[in-house]
Amino acid sequence: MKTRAAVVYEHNQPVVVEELELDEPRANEVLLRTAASGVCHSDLSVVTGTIYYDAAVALGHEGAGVIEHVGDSVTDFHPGDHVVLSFVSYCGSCRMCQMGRVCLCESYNVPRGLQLDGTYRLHNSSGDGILQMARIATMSEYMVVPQQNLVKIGAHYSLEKAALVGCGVTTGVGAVLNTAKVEPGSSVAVIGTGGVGLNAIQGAVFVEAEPIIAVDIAEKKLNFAKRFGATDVVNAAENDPVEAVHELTDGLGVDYAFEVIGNPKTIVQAYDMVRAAGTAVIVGIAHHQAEFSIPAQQFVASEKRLIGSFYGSCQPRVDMPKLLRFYEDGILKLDELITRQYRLEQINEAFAAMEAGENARGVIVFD
Ligand code: PAD
Ligand code: ZN
Ligand code: ZN
Repeated sequence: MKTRAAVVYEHNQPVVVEELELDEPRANEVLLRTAASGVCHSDLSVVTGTIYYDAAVALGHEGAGVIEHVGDSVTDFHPGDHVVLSFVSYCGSCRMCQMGRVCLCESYNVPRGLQLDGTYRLHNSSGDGILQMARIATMSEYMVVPQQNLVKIGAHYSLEKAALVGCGVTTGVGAVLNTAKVEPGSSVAVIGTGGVGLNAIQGAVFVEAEPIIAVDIAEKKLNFAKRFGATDVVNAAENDPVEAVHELTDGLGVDYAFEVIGNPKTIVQAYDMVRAAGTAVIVGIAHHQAEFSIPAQQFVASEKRLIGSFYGSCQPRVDMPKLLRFYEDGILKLDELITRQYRLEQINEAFAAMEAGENARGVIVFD
């Protein structure tokens, strides 16, 4: 069948929206009609090559949709089911899955962007295979994905709102609750208050952290941050954020700092703004060849902790329905995250808005 999708052929060039051929789902795979796809900075990072795919790739990893039909051996999902897409495939039985760390599943040694059997489902008009970002490619009208990447949700949820739970919400809230396990009343700083960082702020609000200090270089983002619960804001374009955070915490530094940009400089800032024995959590995904350095002796003497957080250390089928219930109960903001809707054809416009710091989250909606 045919599907229109957003494809990256060359780094730092406009994304091409084109019609592709989509194969039927094979065993353990599902065909979905996409309802919505959030525009996450990780998508832009595929365009720039910060997150590296070695061939043409269809974008999108934050989405929700409805199942059209299922391949052989799929028993848990049925046509008509509403689902959020997980951007990791996990087996459930390897060592990391058994430890409950499903986002770190060790089972699938398939090259990035191919289905679990090592083949393509998308092909362009020249007959070339097109990779799927995160094996899903939510910026496509239809998707064939492994059933391991699906999270069933109630049909009463807006799929546009649910799409955001597929990455930004789960990653940001999960970094606070699952990865760092921030204790109630802790002091928290969040550097980078875009679509993911705003959700780290929501996580900090859940654990009644105080202060919750938002750091960004865009005034508009700092205004969003206040709306999401930041108690203090620091414009890093005007002030040194490390000094500002120390000033706001009586010279101590914060208990937890979250870096949600993916920049070695701000990663070191996160480390520098935590108190002795505090924790810096790195959520932002830096260029695949980037490195950062911290003073080795002081690292030991300060007993600081520095940890990565991938997908909010979540368990998609447990955490995503829970986050949607929080939304239903009025304690998680999703409506306020969506600043602008786009058509698939406007994807380059959506990325330009992201680079200009205009949106909390932009969302591509499909018919
Ligand atoms: P975004 O573009 O919506 O937000 C990034 C924010 O950082 C913007 O508000 C910028 O203004 C701000 N910013 C940029 N430079 C600076 C600076 N020097 N100092 C302060 N603020 C700055 O992106 P996003 O929220 O979609 O994604 C943020 C990062 O998180 C990005 O690296 C993305 O790839 C990563 C990510 N990680 C995971 C994961 O599993 N760890 C999942 C999803 C996204
Ligand atoms: Zn993302
Ligand atoms: Zn596994």
